[in-house]
Amino acid sequence: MSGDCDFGLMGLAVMGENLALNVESRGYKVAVYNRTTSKVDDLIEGRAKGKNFVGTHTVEEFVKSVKRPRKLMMLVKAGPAVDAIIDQLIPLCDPGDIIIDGGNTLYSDTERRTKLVEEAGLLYVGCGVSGGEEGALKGPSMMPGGSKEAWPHIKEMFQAVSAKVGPNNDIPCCEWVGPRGAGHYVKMVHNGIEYGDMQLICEAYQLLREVGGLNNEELYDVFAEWNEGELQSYLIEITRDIFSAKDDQGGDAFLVDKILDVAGAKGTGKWMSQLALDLGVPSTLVTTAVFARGLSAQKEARVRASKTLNGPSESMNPEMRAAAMKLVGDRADFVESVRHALYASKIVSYAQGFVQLQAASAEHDWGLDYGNAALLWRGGCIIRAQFLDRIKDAFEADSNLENLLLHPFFKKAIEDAQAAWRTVVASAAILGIPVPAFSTALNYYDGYRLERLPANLLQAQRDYFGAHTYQRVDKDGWFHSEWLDLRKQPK
Ligand code: 2AM
Repeated sequence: MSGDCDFGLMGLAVMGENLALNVESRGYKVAVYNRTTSKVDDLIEGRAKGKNFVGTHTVEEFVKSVKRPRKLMMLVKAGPAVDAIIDQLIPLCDPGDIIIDGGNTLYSDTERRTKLVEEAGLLYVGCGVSGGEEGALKGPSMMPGGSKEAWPHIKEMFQAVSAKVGPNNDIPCCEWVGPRGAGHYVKMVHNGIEYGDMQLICEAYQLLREVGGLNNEELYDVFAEWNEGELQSYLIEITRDIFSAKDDQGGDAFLVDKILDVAGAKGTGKWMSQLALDLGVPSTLVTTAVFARGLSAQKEARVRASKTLNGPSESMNPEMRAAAMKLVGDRADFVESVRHALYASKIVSYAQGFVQLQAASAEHDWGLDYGNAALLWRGGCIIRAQFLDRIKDAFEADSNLENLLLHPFFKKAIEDAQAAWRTVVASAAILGIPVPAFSTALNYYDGYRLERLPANLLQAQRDYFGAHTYQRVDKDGWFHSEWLDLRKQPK
């Protein structure tokens, strides 16, 4: 038996509820279910009142109310809950039905679940959904992967629901990403890039405040101006707005100044960092951003250390400080330098994200289309920015582009920004302002562009103490040397 709903959505927390309303608003009839069934009633009696919804109170009733082949989407807490629900759904579904996980799931779980669900004669989709509460309601970025046969069945609905971009606002930010866990992997990299973007913006904030002496009103103006140029993005826009918000607990202070400097994290940045380590690719921006959040969370230790550990005080090295202040220049110059540093670092961050995607795609045989991934992030999601059009163009022109930094547009952008970027990192170091993301981005750039790194010495050390062998610059093969015999003999 099956009902007449076009779509079923399970899990009515904020994202699920908003996505259900979004799907219904595009002309679909939607069945909803939630483990705590009072949430179903609240929705049906509240925001969904008078709309084309069917509220259900058991998983069986939920499944039965949807047309075959069923499209059943879960938006529940990632992890064991998803496995438990799949186990409940499989016996209730019919062959060809589609189970979709829209949560922030670790890609390897989606790899495993795709196989399991396909073996049961059903189809499985792991779909990254980004855009927060508002995106889910009005148009998120959607990154579906899994059983390819499911795509023709869900394409029209998902593309209707997703964000749209382009001059006519008709290009959906939803395309098929690839097999098994590919969609969730792309979503994870999106989140990792988001970590990098946010950390970079925070470093710009600290520099502008501590070195430039800008107050919140001035910061608002700077971010407003930045949002008109090449940095234009959702995150710059909301940062601008944050600087204008007054404390909602009363008083005339700005809310941002009342917020404790301890960062939270839900884990997708950590996953991306861990997977970068597994793949051996240097995704240093996300990793640095994760560590920066970790250091911020050690608030009590930092408070203690701040009373003991010295930075570069005025008296310590006045010449050096004067030189740094000269580098900083006047306030307008400094703001412009920080903008350049932010833009160049952001390019490096995205370059690293795509290198990781390339490595993961090769390892898992996903055949990812990188231009497509950039397009999916163009609208709806947290990292949405005009800049992504350039990335899409770069990969469309050359699908095998080894690194975004090599593309003429980005090469030129870094060339234009590089002097200011170096000035900012150098002066921050002299003045004792931590800029871990700005500097790791610069270090990656310098490391990547150098033909010769000191790893020859490293290989010598490894061979000396562990006979790990090394390669030579002038001959093929692997070599080991008897370093104890070769060294200068102690007198
Ligand atoms: P709840 O309202 O009954 O807690 C986000 O936590 C969403 O995931 C909520 O809708 C929550 O349902 C749901 N969820 C969490 N764990 C679940 C589980 N084991 N089974 C079903 N739904 C679950």
